[in-house]
Amino acid sequence: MIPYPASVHEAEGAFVLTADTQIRVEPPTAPLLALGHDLAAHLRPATGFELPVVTGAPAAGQLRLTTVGADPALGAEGYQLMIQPDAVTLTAPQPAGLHWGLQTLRQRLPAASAWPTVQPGPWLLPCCSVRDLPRFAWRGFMLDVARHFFDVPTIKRIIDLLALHKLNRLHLHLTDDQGWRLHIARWPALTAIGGATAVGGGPGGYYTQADYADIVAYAQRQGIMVIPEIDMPGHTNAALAAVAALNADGAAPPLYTGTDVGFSSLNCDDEWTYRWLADVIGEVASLTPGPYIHIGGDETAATPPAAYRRFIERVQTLVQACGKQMIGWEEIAHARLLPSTVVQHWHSDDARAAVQQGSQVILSPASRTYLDMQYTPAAPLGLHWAGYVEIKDTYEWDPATYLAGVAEDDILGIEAPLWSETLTTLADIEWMAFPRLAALAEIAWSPANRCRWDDFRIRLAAHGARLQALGVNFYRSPQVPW
Ligand code: TNX
Repeated sequence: MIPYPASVHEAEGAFVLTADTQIRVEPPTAPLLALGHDLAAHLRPATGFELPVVTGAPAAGQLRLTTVGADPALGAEGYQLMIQPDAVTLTAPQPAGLHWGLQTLRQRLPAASAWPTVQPGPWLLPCCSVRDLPRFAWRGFMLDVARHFFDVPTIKRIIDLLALHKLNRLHLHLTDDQGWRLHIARWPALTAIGGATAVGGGPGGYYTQADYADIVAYAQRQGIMVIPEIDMPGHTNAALAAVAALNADGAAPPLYTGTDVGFSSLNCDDEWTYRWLADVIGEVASLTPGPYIHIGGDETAATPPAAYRRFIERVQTLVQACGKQMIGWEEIAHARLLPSTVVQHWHSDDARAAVQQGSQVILSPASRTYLDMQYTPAAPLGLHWAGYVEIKDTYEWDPATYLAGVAEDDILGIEAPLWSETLTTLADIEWMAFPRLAALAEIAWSPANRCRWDDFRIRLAAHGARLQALGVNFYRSPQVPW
């Protein structure tokens, strides 16, 4: 099981999934019925069993999902799972907890249960009693869809894999120098022009607002919140190329297909910039049910420092006026922040200044969590400015002691970013994300004292068979006894 639950008591015997097994939900509300049907849909292909979802009186041989009698101390995401020879009972106060418990249940079955075609079985669930809830509220993955664009089916596939690992945040890096990937109705040129290419000069692409809503809803059904990032004031060449009036001299630069950073900037001293931003942030906020808007704020070598600070403070007010909390990369800690603003650490110690201002922090240390770093010098994909990042590097660190002056209570959670300068396909994404994302998921979810590399690498080896069954193109690291 990855991430390993907070508490597991193994017991004798097993529940056997058969052609007669039913899934019973109580009470029969829409979210619980949907979870029951999700479970059946996961298990039907390999078992060949119907696994009907029922709502009547309890009977022997059922998989039961219920919120009745759940311990409220399990919170928004916790659950209890009892596997006994005559029934499996999953209990949680909230549907989200049931959803995470279902992932544990899936992982308790043999890996063969994850294949898309009928397999021989038998389908044993070894008896146990699990009580589980996450260490961190924020367990994230970021995908850069700006350097290269990835379509909606690719994003949905990634969402499915995030859910399996109990990750609950999908941060989409929607804009950068090379592309603007979300349609803005007031400024259609942003995507018509700014979305038309990518790193290396490919055709680019963008999400319509309907596409984005589809992604948000699909993620929400799997307990995952989407966080949109519109990077500013740097990383804005695509916007500057699309909207000439954003440029101080009124002249749009050409589109950019290279990989340099730090050369573009919005004009922070022009009121027109803020009127345009109010339109953009307003539309993104209204499309996004979650409470956060990420405004980037990183690598602004082309923006004078004092102008940068004024800019961040104005944008913070704009985001707040839209009813959202701002998130920014750690450089925003140079400005005056509201306590509700969240700061994302990546490589400096700016996060400490953010904590001193009352902000919470998301930890994404590049040398541990950057999934775009090469595994080894021989790895065909990725960069290495933060070093080579093998699975053990992603696994073996404790967020609570990682940054001086940033304690466990200051940490909202952890997130693994995947920048896409060198990635063009779903297979590339999977190979870079897995299995490092499984390592990150465990340190985000499991209690620190359960996270032991020697134990994890053995469980990861078994998990590899499940990833293979799901068709994931993962890196067979020599650190793991596959
Ligand atoms: C730094 S991390 C960046 C990105 C690059 C990435 C490549 C951060 C906030 N900015 O613009 O894509 O390195 O690893």
